[in-house]
Amino acid sequence: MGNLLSKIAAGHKGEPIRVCMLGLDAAGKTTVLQKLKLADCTRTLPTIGFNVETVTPCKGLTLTIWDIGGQDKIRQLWKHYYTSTQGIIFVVDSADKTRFGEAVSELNAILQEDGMRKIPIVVLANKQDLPEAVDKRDLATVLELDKLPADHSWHIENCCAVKGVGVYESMKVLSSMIKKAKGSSASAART
Ligand SMILES: Nc1nc2c(ncn2[C@@H]2O[C@H](COP(=O)(O)OP(=O)(O)OP(=O)(O)O)[C@@H](O)[C@H]2O)c(=O)[nH]1
Ligand SMILES: [Mg+2]
Repeated sequence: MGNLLSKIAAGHKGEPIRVCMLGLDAAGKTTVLQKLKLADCTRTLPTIGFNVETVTPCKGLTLTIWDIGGQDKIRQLWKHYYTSTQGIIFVVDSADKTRFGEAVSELNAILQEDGMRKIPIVVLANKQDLPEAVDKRDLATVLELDKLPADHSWHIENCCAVKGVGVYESMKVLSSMIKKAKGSSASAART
């Protein structure tokens, strides 16, 4: 029964998983979304507001992804999209070390919001094609992911959104983490 509940809650039986994709401006969020849509992603415009798409990165997995603009002035609106979010994709420009501090504080602000504290998160260490890009292990340290509470599941993936590297794999991982989280909360509710 718990297994069935977790499958329904995590996007099986035709119900898409609701995911918020966040990160600083120019991190590559819209490029990731375009890649998942199998659309041309060579040119994007800064997102003013949001894009939302329902995508099926692999058979049996459907996600509704809210790609929200990352410009400074838009970030205060992020929280209005959090309701019913089951998973977070946080995209970082791994080559832009000058903005790592800003990325850390935005990530912390997201994870401190009510309702977001235990939401599974995938960090995309994007722009790995650039020579100055920092590897996922170093980025995990910068973002202090290992300091998240033990019951907060996270995963970090090296990614090159323009080429699609790391994008599909991470969606599968996110979906498994969401299923697992839902499974544990369903069994906790029964005890
Ligand atoms: N070299 C390289 N450039 C990338 C990659 N992913 C995205 N970009 C480029 O980074 C720029 C910003 O990408 P967007 O996808 O528009 O960034 P965004 O996070 O949606 O930005 P906002 O909408 O402003 O929040 C674009 O010029 C992309 O082509 C990547 O993997 N490698
Ligand atoms: Mg965008």
